[in-house]
Amino acid sequence: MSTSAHVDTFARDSLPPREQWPDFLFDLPELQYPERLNCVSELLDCWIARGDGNSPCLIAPAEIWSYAELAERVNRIANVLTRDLGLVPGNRVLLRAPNSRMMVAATLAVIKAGGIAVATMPLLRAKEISYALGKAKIALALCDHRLAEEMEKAEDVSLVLKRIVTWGDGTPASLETLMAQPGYDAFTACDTAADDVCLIAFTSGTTGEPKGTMHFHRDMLATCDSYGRHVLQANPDDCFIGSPPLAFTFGLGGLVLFPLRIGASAILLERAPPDELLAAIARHRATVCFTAPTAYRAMLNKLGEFDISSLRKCVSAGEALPKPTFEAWHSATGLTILDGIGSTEMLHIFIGSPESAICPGATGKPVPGYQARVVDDSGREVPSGTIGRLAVRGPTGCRYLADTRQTKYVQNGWNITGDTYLMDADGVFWYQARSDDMIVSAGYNIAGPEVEEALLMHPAVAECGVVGVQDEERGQIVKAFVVLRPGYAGDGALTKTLQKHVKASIAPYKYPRAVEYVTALPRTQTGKLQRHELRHAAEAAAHKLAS
Ligand code: 3UK
Repeated sequence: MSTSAHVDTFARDSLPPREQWPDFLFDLPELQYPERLNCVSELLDCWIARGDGNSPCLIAPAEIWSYAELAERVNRIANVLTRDLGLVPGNRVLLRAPNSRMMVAATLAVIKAGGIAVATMPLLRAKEISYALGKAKIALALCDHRLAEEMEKAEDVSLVLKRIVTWGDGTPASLETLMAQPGYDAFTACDTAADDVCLIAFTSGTTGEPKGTMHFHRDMLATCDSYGRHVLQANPDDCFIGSPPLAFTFGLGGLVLFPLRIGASAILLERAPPDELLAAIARHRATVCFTAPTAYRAMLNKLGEFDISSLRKCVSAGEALPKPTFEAWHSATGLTILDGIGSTEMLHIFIGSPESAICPGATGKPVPGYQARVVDDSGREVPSGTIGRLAVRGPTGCRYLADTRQTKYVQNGWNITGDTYLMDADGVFWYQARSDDMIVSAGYNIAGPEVEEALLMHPAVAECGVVGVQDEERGQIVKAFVVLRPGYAGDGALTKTLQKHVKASIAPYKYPRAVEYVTALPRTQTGKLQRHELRHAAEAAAHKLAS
């Protein structure tokens, strides 16, 4: 460990003990980073130094910021943080805003000043915000004024937050007013160590309390130099777009880190439901899109209304990309979606193949710089073709902020993501299910996503979610929740048709014995199906029947 620049040593002191860290691999020449490293110098300031300051950087519906314009905002905010708000290296700063240029500027400013950025999902409530405030001991927040209300409520309960500075409200106390002070346009990056923490990202925490994952300056570059460089292979003329919030590391990578690492541009949309995403792709001639499988399915229905011929790369993550979605998108657009599995712990995608090596329905091969294997419950590697737990290691990895769950995610130096996978004889990784979502019915192991994929091949099915429901006789039975396409009626006859269809496409014992038609499925803000919600719904329905 090189000498930290952190004056406030909270993050360093809260790292897991060294023996609980995953192994880190830096096998590629592009993953050799100097001991002293502030990632903002390499993502932003380097372009100005090279004379590319006028290149377009961040695009919002109304206006474009060049690299130089973003850099100036970053410097001004960094000066406000250090001169007016008393930030010292190592302090955490909470950031709260929809995806926007100011959100990016504020994040990069915190990091450039040696602080630690903690972004929060815009929809979080005071209770959830104050959890983050307490867990990461955050005294300072920068916040879009439209989201200030929950922030102020959180301030009252947290007892640690001392100051909220808002932007966008045009008041004398606003961030913009502070930024406008003379002499604030230049700022020398804090001389941080490559292994100083610069980002704390909270997991969405569908079960239990959210976990704070800690990432170093070098991690921000490592994801670009592994996934970005070898799999995504975008170029400086590319214009990135997408829906994930910047508080979700899928969004931070896809909309900030990857484009800035190569001098490309990104479009930031405050709201990106499928039709607005399509409209923005068309309007700005976007070329690289990051979103979740469910959004690709939703966009398919509206493709005719928009000219998205500018698009050349599409990335899907957050949950598995079913083959029917891959194929429908391919036949409608000619584009092959890049599926990739990533996690908040690993920062970004660690398995996923470039267009030239795509295997439809599979996640792909380990991203260069990463190793992946399938292991049994005792951590031993299993032969190819065998289902087991996914284990990965590479230049990034899990370091929870003061959390005993560290030893669950990291075992024997490998990150155990909680996913069940199969690696075939060619070394391609096939997703099965989240390990704790596997359905066990009459002794058979059944992966919900496989049944979902079969159902999605039927023209009546728009969306579906498959879970196991308690059953006296079989332990669990397979139940499907189905959203139908317009023009189909969810009746007994259709249920029989769908069951027959599944039996004809995968092993018959996997067919859904129960089918319920719903108008929408419960999803997280990051596009993930909330299977536990479906299980609760199924159990509640079973209860009602019984009583
Ligand atoms: C699941 C996938 C199958 C998987 C994420 C890309 O999703 C991200 O992070 P989270 O911490 O969740 C991680 C878990 O989500 N998952 C993600 N992608 C896939 N399952 N196929 C996929 N392609 O269970 C994983 O363990 O919310 C994704 C980049 C950054 C991210 N944070």
